[in-house]
This record gives sequence, C-alpha cells and structure tokens, in this order.
Amino acid sequence: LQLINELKSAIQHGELVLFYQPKLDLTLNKVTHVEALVRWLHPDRGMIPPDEFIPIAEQMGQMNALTRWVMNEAIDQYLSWKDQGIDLGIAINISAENLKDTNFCQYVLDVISDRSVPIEALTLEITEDAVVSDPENAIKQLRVLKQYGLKLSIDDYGTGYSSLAQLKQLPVDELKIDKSFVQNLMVNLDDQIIVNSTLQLAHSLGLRVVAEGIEDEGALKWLAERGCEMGQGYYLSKPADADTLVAWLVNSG
Ligand code: G
Ligand code: G
Ligand code: NA
Ligand code: MN
Repeated sequence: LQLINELKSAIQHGELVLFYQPKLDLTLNKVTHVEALVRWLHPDRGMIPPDEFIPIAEQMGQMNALTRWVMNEAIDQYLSWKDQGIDLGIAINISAENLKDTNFCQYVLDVISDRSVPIEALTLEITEDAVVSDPENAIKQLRVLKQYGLKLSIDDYGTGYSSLAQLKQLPVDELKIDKSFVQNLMVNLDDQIIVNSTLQLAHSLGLRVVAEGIEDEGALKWLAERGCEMGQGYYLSKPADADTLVAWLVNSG
C-alpha cells in the first residue's frame, strides 16, 4: 500500500533505473540491440522488480508517465553509447495503458524527432494482451508508428489470446517467442514442435523471430540452426546496468 503512494514521486525523483539485456543477432553472432527493463531503486527497500510495481502503475494511471520516463532515459543511453562508438538499437516495453492513450503515437514521434534519434533505432515491444484489450485503436496507432519506420515487436508470443486473424492485421516486424517455450527446449519435445511451427509461421508472414529465455548453449544452437534471427536469455546475459552491459560486450568480443 505504501508503494502506491511512493511510486509517483519515485518517477519524478529519479528512483527508477534502466537495466539492459542483450538481443543477439544469431546470424552475425553479434549483439545488435538491447531491451530496456526498468527497476525501482527504493531508498529503504532496495531494488524492486518491475513485476511488483508495473501492475500498481497501471492501476494508478501512472503508466504513461512511467513509459515516457523509460523512453527518454533509453534515448539518453542510446545517444551516450553512440558518442562512445557503440551502436545498439534499443527495445522498450509498451503496456496496454499506453496504447489506450490516443496521444501515445504522437508522443513517440515527437520525442524521436526532438532528440534526433534515427527512428529505426527504437523497437517497441508490445504484448499480445495489450493489443487485445482495444484492437482497433491499438492497430491504428501501431500502423502510424510503423509507417514512420519504427520497429514493432510482439512480446511473449504464444501466451496471449490474440487470434491469427488479429496477428495478421498487426503491422509488426518481429515476433518474440515467450520464454516458457524456450527455457526447456532441449528436453521438451512439445516445445520444440511449438517453436518450430512458430518459426515457420512467422517467416511465412515475413516476420523476424526473437527467442527469449535461452538458458543453455543447446537451445542457442538449436534455434540458430533453424533460422531464428535473434536470441535473448540468461545464457547470454541477464539484464544488467549500462556499465556492466558494456563491460560484458567488450569482454565477449
Ligand atoms: O526485468 P524483468 O526481467 O524482471 O521484467 C519483468 C517484467 O516486467 C517483464 O514482463 C517486463 O516486460 C516488464 N517490464 C520491465 N520493464 C518494463 C517497462 O519499462 N515497461 C513495461 N511496460 N514493462 C516492463
Ligand atoms: O516480459 P518480457 O519478455 O518483456 O520480460 C523479460 C523478462 O524475462 C525479464 O523479467 C527478464 O529478466 C526475464 N528473462 C530474460 N531472459 C531470461 C531467461 O533466460 N530465463 C528466465 N527465466 N527469464 C529471463
Ligand atoms: Na519485452
Ligand atoms: Mn517477453
């Protein structure tokens, strides 16, 4: 309950921090993107994971403020890396509340143009459920963003309730297979069948596939052999602060 009252000021007073998790291009064997994942560095309680405060932010109508903070912070980081000669595309997570805000898409376009960020440097990750709650408005806004060249990704694919008919209408570039199908890939034949058919479906729709939840070398190889374009998971790197991420990048060549 206390957290509810504190969240709004936490956003305003700089208690949020972004961690970054690499997205590896499996063809190039190179990290080309990172996903920004927010944490709350609470002065008394230490680090609070997003699972504990994002639902609160949604209930409190703070999700637009939070996402705007995340977007600006991620762009700061993008530009700072760029100055250091590090070129990493950045993915940020968008929630249902954001897509319900009819000004969302204009806000994104304004921030990108104000800050001179190449539009293709930004990927928005959207869960299926965020689209399902108000498909017409969501699809309308996503189409505009896509038209301007923003990269769009369907997150946690396979766990939501979107129909193939809706999926077909979504102007996305990327499908992220949910980690629940990937974590046990090497020992679960059902998961192998699901991932295989998802790769085929996505590729025939012209979408690139990201597998999240890669926890071992076997899964990484299995996915690369089957043409999965990108991978993400603890086997490569856990989400880490920006400095740790760059140190890891330099070390892993
Ligand atoms: O970061 P972690 O790996 O613990 O993420 C837990 C959950 O919180 C994931 O579902 C992730 O998508 C979500 N999450 C993390 N950061 C953000 C964010 O900035 N915005 C939104 N909407 N969700 C986020
Ligand atoms: O829901 P979303 O996909 O945006 O959030 C990513 C979440 O998955 C974060 O909580 C992140 O820490 C977690 N994650 C990333 N890679 C792995 C992994 O290999 N295994 C597990 N168990 N979780 C992961
Ligand atoms: Na995500
Ligand atoms: Mn996901």
